[in-house]
Amino acid sequence: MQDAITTLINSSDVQGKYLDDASLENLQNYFRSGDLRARAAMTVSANASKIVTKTVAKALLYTDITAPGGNMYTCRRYAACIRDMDYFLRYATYAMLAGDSSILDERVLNGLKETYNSLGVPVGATVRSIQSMKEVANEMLGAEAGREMGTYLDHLCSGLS
Ligand SMILES: CCC1=C(C)/C(=C/C2=NC(=C\c3[nH]c(/C=C4\NC(=O)[C@H](C)[C@H]4CC)c(C)c3CCC(=O)O)/C(CCC(=O)O)=C2C)NC1=O
Repeated sequence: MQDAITTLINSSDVQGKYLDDASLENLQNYFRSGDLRARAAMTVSANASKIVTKTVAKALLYTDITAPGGNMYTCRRYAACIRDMDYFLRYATYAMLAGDSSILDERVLNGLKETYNSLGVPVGATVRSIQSMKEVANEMLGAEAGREMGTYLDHLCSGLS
């Protein structure tokens, strides 16, 4: 796992150089938004189950997916979906704090699409659910912090698409 600081330092170290102006400006933005990101993470962790519940209500309830024959039908599969949504939210929050998406590639997306395809979990509906989660998070966190979270939720969507 990388974060904004180690990524920039590693790439300067490879060249044996001090951080250049562009890297320092990136770091400055990262530090400047630190308080915003920490507050957003606090709000998400205090409201995680609410965010997931709202997302499910917005994107999945009363669709073919929750009806008999759908992929979320039966308690076991419904619970697996809720758990996956919670993974997406928690790891997107980590990535937002780190200012880097590598944790998503390593711990969430690695092999996920293949797993979903082999189990018949609908990838398109999962991506739409993550987009709904983005809207729910945006409403709760406000535009600026919502945009930070949105970057990493989008990263999950593009990794699944
Ligand atoms: C931390 C990283 C991590 C992730 C991301 C993860 C996902 C993950 N989701 C799974 C299943 C599942 N995932 C879903 C999810 C859904 N079905 C739908 O229709 C919805 C669109 C969607 C919810 C948004 C379902 C229903 C299953 C169970 C499928 C089955 O066993 O038939 C499985 C198969 C094993 C299991 O059931 O636990 C994995 C590995 N596991 C991990 O360790």
